Amino acid sequence: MEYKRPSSLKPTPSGFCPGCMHSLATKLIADVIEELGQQENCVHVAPVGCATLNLAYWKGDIIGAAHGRAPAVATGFKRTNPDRLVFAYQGDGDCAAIGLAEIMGAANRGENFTVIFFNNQTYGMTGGQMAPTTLIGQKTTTTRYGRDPLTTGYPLKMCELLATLEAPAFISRYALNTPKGCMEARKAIKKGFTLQMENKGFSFIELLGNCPTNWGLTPLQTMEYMDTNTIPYFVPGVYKDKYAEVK
Ligand SMILES: Cc1ncc(C[n+]2csc(CCOP(=O)(O)OP(=O)(O)O)c2C)c(N)n1
Ligand code: SF4
Ligand SMILES: [Mg+2]
Repeated sequence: MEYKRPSSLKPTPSGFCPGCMHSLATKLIADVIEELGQQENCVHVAPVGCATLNLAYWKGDIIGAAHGRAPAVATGFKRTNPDRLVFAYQGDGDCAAIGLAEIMGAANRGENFTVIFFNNQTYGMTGGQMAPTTLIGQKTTTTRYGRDPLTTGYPLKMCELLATLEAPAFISRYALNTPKGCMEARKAIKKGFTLQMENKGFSFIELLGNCPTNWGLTPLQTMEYMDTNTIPYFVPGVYKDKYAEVK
């Protein structure tokens, strides 16, 4: 298949480190927006973290939110602009640590927007500190000997947590280390956006990704690491789907 740059992305070099799956996730989101013809209508609510490095080449409307507050900003914007397609693209430090209250609140209210959650099990941008999603035993700059649950608790499973709530329409998780995972993620992003355009409520799509720079691995090694370590703990799948008929 011939590679084409989605029309939502400017022909500007990516600022991501080589092999970073943020770049892949951005491409999948932009692809779906193009397929749905939403380039002019979509609004990207940006958090802090490496997720924001895609803003240099994102063409559509963007709103910047303070650390963790993207779901609160998206709530206000979507409620006052119900016809716009609104999504937040958040990292795990952003969404599952400082922004935990905001994501739980928005999901529990069933706000009509989409959160795409990039889980690379670390605070990438700030130098590889422990995130709430860091795996047990994983070495980071703040867990030198590996994460110890006795002092730092257990990795938060966001899909499983959010799936306990009544309101959300669609909650699912995919791993970006295989073409199959990417294609399934793309379908899920399309479904989340379609549900939103049909006023069916809140969707949360988790993308398991990497951080070659802070994991200290080559891009290829990160793909293997994900198979061995990440995927067995953060099991991909659909955790809630009120509208199985919507593809
Ligand atoms: C209020 C506030 N505290 C701390 C920071 C510093 N900060 C910037 S990015 C970041 C963590 C981002 O981690 P994550 O969301 O996992 O994104 P990643 O870079 O891994 O994709 C932090 C703590 C900030 N920008 N604002
Ligand atoms: S620091 Fe990590 S998450 Fe950030 S761009 Fe580099 S590889 Fe990606
Ligand atoms: Mg992260």
